[in-house]
Amino acid sequence: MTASHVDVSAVGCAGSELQEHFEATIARDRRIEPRDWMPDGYRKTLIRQIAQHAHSEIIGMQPEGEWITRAPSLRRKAILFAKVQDEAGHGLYLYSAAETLGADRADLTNRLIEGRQKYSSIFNYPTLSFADVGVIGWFVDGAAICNQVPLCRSSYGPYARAMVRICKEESFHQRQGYELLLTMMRGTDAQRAMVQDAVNRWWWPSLMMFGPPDDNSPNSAQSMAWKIKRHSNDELRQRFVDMTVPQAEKLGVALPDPELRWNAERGHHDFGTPDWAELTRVISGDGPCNAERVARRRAAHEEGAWVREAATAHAAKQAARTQKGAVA
Ligand code: FAQ
Repeated sequence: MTASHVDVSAVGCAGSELQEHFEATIARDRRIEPRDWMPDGYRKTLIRQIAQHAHSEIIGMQPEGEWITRAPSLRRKAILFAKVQDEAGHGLYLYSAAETLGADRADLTNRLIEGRQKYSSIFNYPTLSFADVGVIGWFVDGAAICNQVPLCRSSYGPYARAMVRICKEESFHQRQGYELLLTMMRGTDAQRAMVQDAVNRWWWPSLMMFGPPDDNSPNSAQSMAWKIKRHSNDELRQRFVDMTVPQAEKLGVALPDPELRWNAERGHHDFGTPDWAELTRVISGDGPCNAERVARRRAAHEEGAWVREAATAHAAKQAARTQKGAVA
């Protein structure tokens, strides 16, 4: 039993006092740490969100990873390699954060490969050209930054601290994507057309990354009351649109939304409605690449069994050696 699973009756402290302490900590904008008592719902919500987030980083390596062998130069290959490796690191920090809540990493992986736990809808779309690599950096990492910078102030300490480093790296990823696109836009007509085509395909799925609209987001109210989420799905989506429109103008591409225009009264851009039926379909496993993504993750896990066995055997050997040394 970890400190965070304290049995209230065993410590002789009234459950309501623990609850009050938890609520006061949240109200004062202080962090909840793994050793602290927390309501079961808070723990479950965090494990759900952090696990989905970790799975997204790991599955998110696939769409861009497919282009490592086909990158057009050694420089682009090295950049892409490093970027995809960063995403693996993000997944690992996040699985570690989930473990501080008592989750078991092997169990989380099984839930992913058995289709029992979600990952971001965005990674179920195909990468058809090298321009997609640039657009993923610009849009997907850009959306990730909008969504994740506020998570650096999330009420759960290990999650918030993991997000600080992740956001620094995502910012770098976004710039590399935008720089790649600027280079392509200075190239040939065919390259410019590739960029525009990629923008057309990724725009709406990127808006869907922020989740369903607020009036259909069952988890938002409680997650915001617990200060796990700091802003609603629609607020962050709006922030992303406002941030991206001037970048698109500078790049010289058109965003594929006839309803997109500046609204001086609101001080924000108005924009069209994403196809929410499509988001529901993709989330429930019926997107263009869901089956392929999960099958590939499952195969990688199975092919890696020998590495896990070897590492476990090595750790046991080391522990036995240390114990023997201590006795001698
Ligand atoms: N895709 O009530 P809400 C990245 C689910 S990382 C799939 O609004 P919530 C880095 C939701 O889980 C991208 N499922 O839920 C990178 C819930 O399902 P459940 C991942 C979605 O949690 C870049 C149900 O719908 N980022 O990009 C989606 O309050 C490039 C109802 O929704 C994160 O995970 C979706 N788009 O808000 C890597 C950030 N939207 O569990 C590689 C952390 C909603 O009740 C390359 N997560 N759902 O069955 C969050 O901020 C939140 O969890 C939201 C959803 C905003 C995603």
